Amino acid sequence: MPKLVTLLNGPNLNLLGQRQPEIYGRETLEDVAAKVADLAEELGLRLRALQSNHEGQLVDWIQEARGQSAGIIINPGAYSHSSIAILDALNSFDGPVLEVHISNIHKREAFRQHSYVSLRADGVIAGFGTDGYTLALRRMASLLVK
Ligand code: CA2
Repeated sequence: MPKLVTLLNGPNLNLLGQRQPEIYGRETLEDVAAKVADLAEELGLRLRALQSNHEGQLVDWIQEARGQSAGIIINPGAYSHSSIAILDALNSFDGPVLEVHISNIHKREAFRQHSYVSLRADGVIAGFGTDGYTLALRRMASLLVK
């Protein structure tokens, strides 16, 4: 049975491709999820892709991933910069956690330059556009075969 990777996207990422293409690109979240799922199959993995605008829902999915999922790729959106609850949930997960930001948060407002999730993440990708998700999956695959 291929190992499961959970891909979580946080608030407002459901709007991907519909607004602010100069920052977030033109692909929709569905396009991205399909691309990552195809790559997962190629790499011998399975993908569960989920998006929520609600912090508690993201916490619930991280808890569900315990015992089900080998790794988590997460773009926590704006919760990156505020959510100790998501950090605590990720700290209870044993496998690799990779954090993705479509934009380069270090080139943006000061409040975006700190991420609570980065305190747990085994790797962080920022500023690679939506390619960051497939890059994160490739890294996840190499972490999971070790
Ligand atoms: O760069 C990223 O991926 C972010 O996690 C995106 C978050 C932002 O709050 C973080 O600081 C950085 C915002 C997601 C908003 O996504 C939209 C996409 C298209 C249109 C409007 C919002």
